[in-house]
Amino acid sequence: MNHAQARIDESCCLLVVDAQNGFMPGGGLPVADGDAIVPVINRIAPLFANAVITQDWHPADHVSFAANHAGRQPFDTIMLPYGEQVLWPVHCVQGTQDAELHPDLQLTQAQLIIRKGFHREVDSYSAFVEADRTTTTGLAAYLQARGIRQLYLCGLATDYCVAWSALDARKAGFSVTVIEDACRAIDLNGSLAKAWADMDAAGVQRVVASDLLG
Ligand code: VGL
Ligand code: ZN
Repeated sequence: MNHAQARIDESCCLLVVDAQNGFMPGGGLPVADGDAIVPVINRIAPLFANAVITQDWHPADHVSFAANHAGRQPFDTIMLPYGEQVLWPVHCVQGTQDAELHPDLQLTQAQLIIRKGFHREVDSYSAFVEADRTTTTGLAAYLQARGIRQLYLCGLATDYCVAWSALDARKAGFSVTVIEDACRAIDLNGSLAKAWADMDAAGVQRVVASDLLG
């Protein structure tokens, strides 16, 4: 049943999540095979008149970094006022090479780069709402103001920033499709299976790039 897969038109927007050096092999928080998404994104991007890019954009003293918590290691979890927080290796610090987009990405048509995770005390996996589940990035209002109704998501990581963005996009009323082979996962303690289960339950569609290319 693929007719939900309407043709890509002006009501559609490609959302490229955190395709940054920090999540590529050699980066601060490397995702296995993360750079394999770049040629896939470059093949599908020309189908979209509308594209938005996100950038994880942390201050060096960010609360999500294990290095900022004495005695803690990367991938430990702690409780913060808004709930459980995974502690990550230092990644995507504002203004560093690690935070730059992968240099081979061809997304010159992208109209907006939205940065997230810049509040020291709050993480933001989602491109829409920060981890306190209250502070908005403004992205939903931007997309609505531009008449966007359907989002196609790709990027890193499937089970964190892509999944949280997809779920929040559904909550904001968008039709959401994840382009599976244009994503890679961290997969920490079953996070990838949980992310797909949550996305399926929320009505997120799943395709591969060749479905769009025809
Ligand atoms: C991400 C963990 C921490 C992501 C960002 O882009 O999925 N994951 N910061
Ligand atoms: Zn981050």
